[in-house]
Amino acid sequence: MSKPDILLMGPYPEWDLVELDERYTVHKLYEAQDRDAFLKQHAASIRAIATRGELGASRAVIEALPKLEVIAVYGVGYDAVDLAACQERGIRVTNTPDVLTNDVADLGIGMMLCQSRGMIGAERWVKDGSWTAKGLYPLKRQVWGRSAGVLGLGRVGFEVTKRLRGFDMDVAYSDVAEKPYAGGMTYVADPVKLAERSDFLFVTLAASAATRHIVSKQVIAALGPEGMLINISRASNVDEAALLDALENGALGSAALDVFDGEPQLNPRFLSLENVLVQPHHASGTIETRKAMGKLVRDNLAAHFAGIALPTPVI
Ligand code: 8YV
Repeated sequence: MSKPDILLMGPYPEWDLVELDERYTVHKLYEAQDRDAFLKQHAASIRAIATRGELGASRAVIEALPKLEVIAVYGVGYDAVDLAACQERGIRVTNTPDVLTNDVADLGIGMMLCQSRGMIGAERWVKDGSWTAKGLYPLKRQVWGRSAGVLGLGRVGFEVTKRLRGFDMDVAYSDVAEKPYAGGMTYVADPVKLAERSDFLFVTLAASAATRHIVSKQVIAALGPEGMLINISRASNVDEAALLDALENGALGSAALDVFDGEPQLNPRFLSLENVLVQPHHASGTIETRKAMGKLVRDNLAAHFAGIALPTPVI
């Protein structure tokens, strides 16, 4: 039997490519000089897309592929997949929830500690000889015992709150409704009110049209000159222009960001700011988790082509 044809939207690790090549004829869109011509050339055979969270699949790509049956996202976020276009044609969509939750929460906590304690600057202080030449490194801000807000108590948000409680922090959360599994944690419906009571505000929401810029100019102002914003979700959840203004004029103390509008090209204003810690969208970027994500993508594709229930369907 011939192997089904799949379209790969962006690079996967070598260990996944080897496995995919065994079962499928893989067409790498990201290596094509002319994407439109490449899609046209393979349109009659492609039955699946394997993509990544930040790359998704646009309506244009979906419509260019008349034989498309399934889109497997290597990532939990499927906001970049045009779900309406998929629904119109009965195209299935899968993602990789659960397997990456703990790593994403870990990176959020790591960024909070790193930025609050000034660890990047402190390392520079040692390596550039400042420790010898100038003496003690400037004092930074405490983390343990302070207050934290978590915007979005989904899988990642919940794991963040578990870790924050380990630092004896006063933790509250905001979501569209109170969550039964919150275990009595303080619920604050209004994100502005949540920011007002928080020293650290974590953004852990699944992105959608409804959450676009939910971290607004008002939320940022409420977090204030001593506050820190930590985003491990999607850039679209934050009004990035308002964030940059606030970081530049001191209305917001600091930020730790794993995601950016237009990434990997980020607004150059971020690069000259001392009060922002930037990371290259790698919250799920450990070998263990990426292997589990790749396996789940393959398991979903295999289930689809075997005509059995998809392990982790979105639609
Ligand atoms: C990326 C992510 O998919 O899970 C998500 O939604 O954005 C990430 O895990 C990952 O960087 C691979 O591209």
